[in-house]
Amino acid sequence: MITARMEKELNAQIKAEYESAFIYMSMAAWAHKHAYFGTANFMWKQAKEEEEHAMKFVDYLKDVDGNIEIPGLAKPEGSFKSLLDIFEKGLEHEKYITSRIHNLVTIADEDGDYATSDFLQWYVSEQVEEERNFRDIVKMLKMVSDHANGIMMIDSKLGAR
Ligand code: OFO
Repeated sequence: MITARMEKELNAQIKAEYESAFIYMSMAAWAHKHAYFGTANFMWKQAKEEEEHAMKFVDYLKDVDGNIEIPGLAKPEGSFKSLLDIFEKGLEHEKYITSRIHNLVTIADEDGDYATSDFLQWYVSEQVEEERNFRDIVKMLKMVSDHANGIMMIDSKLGAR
């Protein structure tokens, strides 16, 4: 049995995960338009993963007989300066999601909600990986700066995801 505030927060997280998907879809569309096809591939796949993150919360709410609210979503930013801009924004977004997940764990602990706390541990680990992925790409992009060959090499590597 989850508390009312946990139910509300889990629904808010469903929204946050779908917003993540929208943000990465928007980045994918921009990258495709600018012929960064590797990045576009990376971001379409990232968006798909975010939908899966959202659905894990939906399934968990079903398991605990919680109410599920389907959220409305805001239109994401659609214009970016560069690949570095995209991945820096992605990294900042993932840090924001990490802080949200940690807040959920805090609430579960406060509520004595061991089941939700256990469920959330997957997301705690996932966020370490998510931040690492974006941070590594930001580092590589900073290393090559505005050298076209380097940028294209990184973009091509991202196409292999
Ligand atoms: Fe990118 O981890 Fe979910 O939101």
